[in-house]
Amino acid sequence: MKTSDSTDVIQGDEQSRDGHYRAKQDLRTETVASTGAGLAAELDPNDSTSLQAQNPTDLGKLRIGHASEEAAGIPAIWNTMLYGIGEMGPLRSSEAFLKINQVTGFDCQSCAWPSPDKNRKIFEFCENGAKAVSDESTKKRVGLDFFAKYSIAELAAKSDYWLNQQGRLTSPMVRHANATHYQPITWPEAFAMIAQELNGLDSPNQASFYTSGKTTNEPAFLLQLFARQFGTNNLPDCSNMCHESSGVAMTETLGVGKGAATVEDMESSELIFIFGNNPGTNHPRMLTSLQKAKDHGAKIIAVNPLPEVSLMRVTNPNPQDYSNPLELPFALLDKGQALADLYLPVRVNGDVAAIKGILKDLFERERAGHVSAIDREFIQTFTEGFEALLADVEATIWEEIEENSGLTRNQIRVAADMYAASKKTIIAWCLGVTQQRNGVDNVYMIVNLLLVGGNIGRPGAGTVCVRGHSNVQGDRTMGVWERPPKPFLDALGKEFNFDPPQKWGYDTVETLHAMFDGDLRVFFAISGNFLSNVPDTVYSAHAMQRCRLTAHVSTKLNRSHLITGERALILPCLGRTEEDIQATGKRFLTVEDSMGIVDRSRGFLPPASPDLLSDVAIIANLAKATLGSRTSTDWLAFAADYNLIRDAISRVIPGFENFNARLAEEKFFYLPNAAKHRIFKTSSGKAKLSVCPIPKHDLKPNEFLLTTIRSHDQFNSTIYGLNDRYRVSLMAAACSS
Ligand SMILES: Nc1nc2c(c(=O)[nH]1)N[C@H]1C(S)=C(S)[C@@H](COP(=O)(O)OP(=O)(O)OC[C@H]3O[C@@H](n4cnc5c(=O)[nH]c(N)nc54)[C@H](O)[C@@H]3O)O[C@H]1N2
Ligand SMILES: Nc1nc2c(c(=O)[nH]1)N[C@H]1C(S)=C(S)[C@@H](COP(=O)(O)OP(=O)(O)OC[C@H]3O[C@@H](n4cnc5c(=O)[nH]c(N)nc54)[C@H](O)[C@@H]3O)O[C@H]1N2
Ligand SMILES: [Mo]
Repeated sequence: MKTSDSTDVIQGDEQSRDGHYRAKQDLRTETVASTGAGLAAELDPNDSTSLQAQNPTDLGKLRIGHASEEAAGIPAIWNTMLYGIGEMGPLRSSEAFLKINQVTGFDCQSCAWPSPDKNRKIFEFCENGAKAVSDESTKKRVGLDFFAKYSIAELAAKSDYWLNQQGRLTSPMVRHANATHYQPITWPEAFAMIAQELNGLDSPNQASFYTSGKTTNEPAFLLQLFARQFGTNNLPDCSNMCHESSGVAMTETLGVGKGAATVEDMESSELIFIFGNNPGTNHPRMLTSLQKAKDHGAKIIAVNPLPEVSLMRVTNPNPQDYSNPLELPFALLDKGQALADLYLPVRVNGDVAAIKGILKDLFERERAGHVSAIDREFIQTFTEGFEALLADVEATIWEEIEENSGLTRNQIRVAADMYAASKKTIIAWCLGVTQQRNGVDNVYMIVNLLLVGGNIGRPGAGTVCVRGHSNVQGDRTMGVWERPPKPFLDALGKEFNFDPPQKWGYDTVETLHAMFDGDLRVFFAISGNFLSNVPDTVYSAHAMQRCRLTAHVSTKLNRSHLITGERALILPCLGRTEEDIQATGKRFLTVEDSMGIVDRSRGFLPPASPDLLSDVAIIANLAKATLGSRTSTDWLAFAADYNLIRDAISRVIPGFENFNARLAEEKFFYLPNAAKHRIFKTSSGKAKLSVCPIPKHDLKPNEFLLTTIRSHDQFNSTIYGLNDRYRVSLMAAACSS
């Protein structure tokens, strides 16, 4: 079987990488392919069990039921309440739900969809946001007795679902070399252990510091500062596995690696394409924006191999849409509204061909003198590469487009009709587009389609890069990046009086290769579940086991705590919902959403255990223990007062000037986005149109092209439940056809 989802090549920017990298990667792939079974056997006997997906006794029988015919509405609210009450009890859940995404509350940790600028409702969250909050605020605890009772091998044999269900981590724990169980350790001992390992390395580049997009701005800024003062740019993050291709493609073509359209643009748009995104599960609050756009007359085109329920039909999407409780009984009768005006059942990885088809149709219309929406004046003034794009599209024959997109000429014509009729077009996209071997090309083609119609820098139009983790965009802005731009390093060095390393660091996949080769000895992660989320689990497990120390700052137990280096640490931290009290009083943190809005997040629940530290406190103490007299930064002052971190950010990162003052005055603010004003900070100063080949998949009769999707009761590696009420029968249908 072949798969189009090749997470190990999503960097996209390989031309600029060391030429040996590709060869090295091929070698590794071959090694794993040829010795995969051998590697699994080489792991501890328990590890091979632990790498198998699930323990059947935890899962019960696989059942195929009926999928909902419409998304959201009352079933979503019902599920929200059930999950919340189950994990937190009625009082705690109602208190928590009322604080989600409020100006005085905390930022929902589920996805990066923005909260409205104005008129936030009493309920400003969705079903899956509520699950994320309940999952973190659960009353269940993993205490010292738990780790005494279960050996690491026993825990590794449990399913991911079971691990997550055990509750919140409460105390720092250590696995000593060859130990069968985790044992308690004090915080100072844990910091000293990591510091000792780090300082014993031959080179700082033998350590890697991973961040997941749950991490908020202030700890992200401190982590990259610590790594760079220590001497390395080895700062992989979950973005390497997610929207890296979007960032690369948009930076090269538009000069800014972030989407430019806002929620207001969406709501005033005339046409919205949604490529490779299932908002009903992954960004349910996006459905509210889509529905408002429809109410204002926008048309929607869904481009997806699966007719995802939420793209086809929704009832009032989220709790906030029922501001009057009297509406609820009527909602029960509501069969929902069709969301997509056109559904394009594109083949897996057929997006380049599909967009070429739409472009070809538009160019043909223009030549025939019909309305086409091709904006020659914009193209002439603001872009380069049009002639090459036109020639490529004209040279591509319809048969090739139809075969590779899986769409008929007529389906493409209807999409082109809709594009031609719209003066304000938005394209939103997510992983169906980015997590492909040619993810960068897919995003180039999306940009092409927008640019030819002048749909960049126009109200109601533009790019909506639907980010995943709630602060994945912010972490990059804060400098968590293995390839930092020079101006950023210069500003950081000037602010903190040191010489940051200039050599690019390891991304996620390079981190794994370096571990495997024995070139990387210490792995430190702030949030996330590295092992379960990286590609090629057997190879990656083997790689991680070659580290001298693996340390994870976490809220919940996961597989990365169980497949470890020679020594391992679990460092339990505060979650978003929890009150963060430091020496200077109650502290708040900030996040940046998908649309570049910087907002505050302030927890309020009592911490799950008195032994938890904040992410900021953990990094600050670790930096102090490791760097000693090699740093002139007052790390503990940062831990005591997060305003000081924001002051430093305001001097280092453009767009954050007067950070604290603006938060106090404006509550939240937009970061600048030059592309929105038709200023393209590319190498030529113009927006770039690109020529992209149609990927070919030469499948033999028994071969299938696979792709990845999330289920409704999952958050990446966190399994909330074992149901997917939106998909089961569709999946069954897909499997049987
Ligand atoms: N509840 C919940 N919310 C989440 C997450 C979660 O796991 N659970 N994860 C968060 C994160 S980190 C992310 S990145 C986002 C992910 O958000 P999504 O990208 O919506 O997540 P997926 O479920 O992976 O959806 C991929 C979609 O692409 C479609 N697709 C697959 N292949 C192709 C293709 O070749 N072309 C096209 N056009 N479509 C294709 C699939 O059918 C599916 O609808 O969600 C975030 N929000
Ligand atoms: N198998 C699989 N692989 C994937 C994906 C997938 O869905 N499935 N998704 C891909 C994508 S798009 C992405 S973005 C990456 C995601 O990769 P990651 O971001 O590394 O993974 P998550 O599974 O979201 O991380 C879950 C863990 O984060 C910790 N955590 C949760 N909240 C907090 C918090 O507030 N603070 C701290 N310190 N820790 C916290 C918990 O311990 C939890 O077990 O994975 C990619 N790879
Ligand atoms: Mo993601």
